[in-house]
Amino acid sequence: MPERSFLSWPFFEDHHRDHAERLEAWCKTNLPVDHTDVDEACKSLVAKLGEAGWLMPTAVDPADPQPLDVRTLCITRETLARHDGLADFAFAMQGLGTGAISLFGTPEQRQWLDKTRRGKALSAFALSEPRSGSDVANMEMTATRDGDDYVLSGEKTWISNGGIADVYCVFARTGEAPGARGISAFVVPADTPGLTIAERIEVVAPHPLARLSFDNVRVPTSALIGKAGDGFKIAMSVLDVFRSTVGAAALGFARRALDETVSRVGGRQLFDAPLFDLQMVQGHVADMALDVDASALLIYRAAWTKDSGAPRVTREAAMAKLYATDRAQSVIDKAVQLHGGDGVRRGHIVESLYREIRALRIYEGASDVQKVVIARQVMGAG
Ligand code: COS
Repeated sequence: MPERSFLSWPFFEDHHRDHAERLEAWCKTNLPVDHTDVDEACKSLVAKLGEAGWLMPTAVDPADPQPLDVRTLCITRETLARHDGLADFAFAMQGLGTGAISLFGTPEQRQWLDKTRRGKALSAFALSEPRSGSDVANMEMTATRDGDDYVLSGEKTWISNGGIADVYCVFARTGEAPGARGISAFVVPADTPGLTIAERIEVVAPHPLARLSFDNVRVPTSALIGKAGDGFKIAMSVLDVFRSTVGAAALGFARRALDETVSRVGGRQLFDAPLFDLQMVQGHVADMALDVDASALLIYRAAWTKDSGAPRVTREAAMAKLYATDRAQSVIDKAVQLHGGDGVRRGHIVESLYREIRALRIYEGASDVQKVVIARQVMGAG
């Protein structure tokens, strides 16, 4: 039985606790799914999650746009990740891909949200480029104004849901000013002529990922999200919301690793006694539990702060993401060690957690970038 005492922390309201319990019950009967074909698995997960209503928190309701509830996003990611990494991925991308529309979109652009929240369309966030991942302000892709249109040219890479998304939120240089102040955000439907999948990218924990090519992709000015030149701030605002949720996914993986370890060390005999009788093992279990609880505190602090109306949670979100992903890696590594050969046996849950966790220290702002962000915030320079 997973540890649930954190749900009584004052960060939560009753509807969060109810959401967590109902989702847990749903996960037990519906997850994990077969991952053999990740594209099909993701599409069916989005349909399934949408049908059951779990995607509603990923984006605002176009008819009544209220702020996103970051605690619900975090609880959902944590719970899904504990049961199936791909289910967490499918959920998370519906939010990240539409985040800019939720926060800054027009009523017309928000019509996409009716579909993505019901699992009827998949979305993707297209920010990174071959020569600008961490250094967003250095992006090269251009969007040139041509009458009532913008024409997009360039490449995006490491795009999650690339190849299966129905709609992309794309960032490109519009040139109002150099650097960060000359970038804009656009809604680009996947079937827009000139937008192609240049490469599918395979990674250690498989999920749909691609490099996209934009060859004179023409979109109307109504595709512009927010104001021209505000794209960098829009991207950062979206990341402020979703970075804590990456920490929450890592927390879900770590909790699962801890649960598996508790069963393992309690049940396995070594030197005529349970493995747990060894003090060295007790030390590992204590470190793991401490890492899990400390991560949860940082994550739900960030989520609660945002939900309480803070305009920016850059520092809190960066701390939560940095700490929780880093510590989850350590928790899972210990779980592998305590499982012995089974820990690296292909198909074992602990082996898959070991592969799943690694990318979370890289995507949506690498750990090193989070340190830059935190330090600048501490110095009052961010
Ligand atoms: N919310 C709102 N505005 C923000 C912001 C935030 N979280 N962070 C920065 N800004 C604003 C700044 O206030 C500044 O505004 P002014 O021009 O009005 O002063 C502007 O944006 C530029 O900010 P800054 O000077 O900090 O830009 P940098 O290029 O130095 O930013 C970092 C550097 C590393 C912080 C940024 O590029 C970053 O977060 N990189 C990681 C990106 C990432 O996560 N990539 C993964 C892709 S998604 S899978």
